[in-house]
Amino acid sequence: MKPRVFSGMQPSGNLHIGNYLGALKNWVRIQSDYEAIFCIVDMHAVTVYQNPDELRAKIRELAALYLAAGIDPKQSTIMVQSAVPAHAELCWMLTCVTPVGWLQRMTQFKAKAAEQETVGDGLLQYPVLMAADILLYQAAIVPVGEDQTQHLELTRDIAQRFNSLYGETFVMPETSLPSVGARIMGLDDPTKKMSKSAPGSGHAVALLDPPATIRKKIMRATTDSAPGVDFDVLSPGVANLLGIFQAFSGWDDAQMRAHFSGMRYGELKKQVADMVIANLEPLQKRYNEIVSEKGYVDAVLREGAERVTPIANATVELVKRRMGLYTPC
Ligand code: ATP
Ligand code: LTN
Repeated sequence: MKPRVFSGMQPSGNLHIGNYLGALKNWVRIQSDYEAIFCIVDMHAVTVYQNPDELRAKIRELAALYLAAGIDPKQSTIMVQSAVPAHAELCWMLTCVTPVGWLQRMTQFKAKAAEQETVGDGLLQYPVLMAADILLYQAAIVPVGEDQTQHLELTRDIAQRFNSLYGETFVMPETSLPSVGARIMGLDDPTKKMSKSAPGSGHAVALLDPPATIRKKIMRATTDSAPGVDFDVLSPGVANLLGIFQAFSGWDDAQMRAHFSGMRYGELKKQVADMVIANLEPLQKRYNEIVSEKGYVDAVLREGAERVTPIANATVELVKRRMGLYTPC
């Protein structure tokens, strides 16, 4: 049997090249080596307010983007978190073994809480729900971008604590980061991670941006005042542009140095824009085909939920038995 992989994204905001290079591209690459489950984590999205109609549409848009990027629904499972109630059930059980101090220390919680007037309990519980997503399927590997490594450490801590309290139950999941592209920075401010929820039209390249918009955003990206690329002193903005190119092209470090050393920033940006556009155009074409096929995305999601529900329910059943919760004889 192949080892299991699980990962997910929130159906909030517009998917950008950071999400693609940090996670989605990796998912496509490894899907044939594993039994893969790719989730649309809508219950994570509602930890901050979402407009209900927009959320409904975003769930399907995200599923179509998974498919357009190359997730093969015959090989891998695409499913929506809220369609499988076991995610919420296991989350509660894990909540009961998680010290609140562990959650208050999470950097994502601290950053997101600082943006809110009143902080919902869901925002604090966010990483426990993420742990439930992963542990429910006894996933061995979790491919994510670098910003999720702390949440994955917490997942392992929660699993360990549960195992030591109630006996060996959960597999310890490993984090899988891409070698290039694990942390793409904002084009307008390369000291901040490119993020779906960040404001500003020059911040992120969305996967569905038209080519002219992609080019405009990249040509306006923040660099520095040096005349051209010097690999010995790369400013964050230039390093970010080179990282984007390298992640899309798959070039090694020697190829990057040989090609870009001394290049003026205007030319660098032009070549980065060409590379991004050439990679996103086929994805966008497939996306348009997928959404024009009425009912297709919903059928994929329905089948995905059906496929994983027995696995998820079996884990909840096991956890109930371990904890002494009621299970009918
Ligand atoms: P938000 O800003 O709303 O929190 P996000 O852009 O961080 O959203 P998520 O849905 O939280 O997006 O993340 C989906 C996946 O994309 C995760 O695996 C995450 O690690 C990865 N990811 C997000 N931003 C980046 C980035 N800038 N570079 C590389 N990977 C990223
Ligand atoms: N918190 C993750 C999304 C997420 C996830 C998961 C990723 C929710 N559950 C399980 C991997 C495995 C994020 O990217 N913001």
